[in-house]
Amino acid sequence: MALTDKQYKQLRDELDHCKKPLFFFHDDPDGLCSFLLLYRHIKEGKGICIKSSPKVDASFIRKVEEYGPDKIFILDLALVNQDFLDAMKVPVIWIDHHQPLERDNVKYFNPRVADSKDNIPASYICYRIVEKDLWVAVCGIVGDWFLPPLSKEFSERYPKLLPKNITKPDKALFSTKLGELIKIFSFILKGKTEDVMKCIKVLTRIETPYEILEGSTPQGKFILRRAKQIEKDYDDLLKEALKSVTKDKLILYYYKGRENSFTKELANEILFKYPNKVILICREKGGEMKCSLRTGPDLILPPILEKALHDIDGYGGGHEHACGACIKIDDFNQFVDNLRKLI
Ligand SMILES: [Mn+2]
Repeated sequence: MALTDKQYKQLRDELDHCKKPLFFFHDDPDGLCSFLLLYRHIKEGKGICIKSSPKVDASFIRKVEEYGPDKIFILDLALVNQDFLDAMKVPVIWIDHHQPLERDNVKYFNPRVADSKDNIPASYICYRIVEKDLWVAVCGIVGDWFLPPLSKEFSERYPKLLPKNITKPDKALFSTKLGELIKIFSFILKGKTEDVMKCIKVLTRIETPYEILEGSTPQGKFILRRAKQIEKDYDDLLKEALKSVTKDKLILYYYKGRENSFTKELANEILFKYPNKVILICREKGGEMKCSLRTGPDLILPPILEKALHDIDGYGGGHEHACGACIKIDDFNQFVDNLRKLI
């Protein structure tokens, strides 16, 4: 599934034939696990987690020159600029599952090129390349809200982490040990780049999920301790956000002055608790409200968001039930009024 056998073989060859690869990856569990799968196979190279917007542009040329790789892998990143690719003197392999783009000077692997609806996570593709570290792969895949494939095999091997009767990704995420592990993967990506990179380095050496969940090795303990620090912040915000739930269809919560953005994670977890509401979670930063919007199956978001943004200084977009938006602070109340009328 996803790519052809020939494509997987081609990717495996590319990975097996490099000595100093540089990996760029998205800062979410899917991107992180994609990197871990490839790195743990070849045990060479360096990873760079792209933290601001999911885009590789000319500003990363310097990072490539500093490291001097013999091959570049770009994982789970929706956008790569042509000027970056044109400056590369070594092969670039790009594995992604977002909206396909036309680019030159890159070997591009995206299941959506053959089938526009096949947006199977990048960590699934990376698993099929290396065929090992199933638990890492499943953290990435379920972290991107996919349950099958591989979940059956995973449940058989780790029944305590994912009971067999779980068939929905949100249930897997918010009511199982596997979900706890995925939360840990997403929390360790928060904070300063230096701390993030330390955790990722440790993760490349962990053998089993229990080391992390039970803190049974020094490495596992290290990851767990870091995740717990971040979780404290998250839990405070979640508690506050849940206080703003009323009879209203819209659950609106915003915060400011924190080091990390948790709007995505909060919106997802609150939607799981209130599947029939519309969730709007925002973080105020630099005069703007950065928002995550979620709905249950009864409302399709993008057309609603487009209308709500009509007379507003801001932009946004995304998937049917999950969108992001960025609104100038002076227009925020108007935006919320618009949204209320539309839902
Ligand atoms: Mn992804």
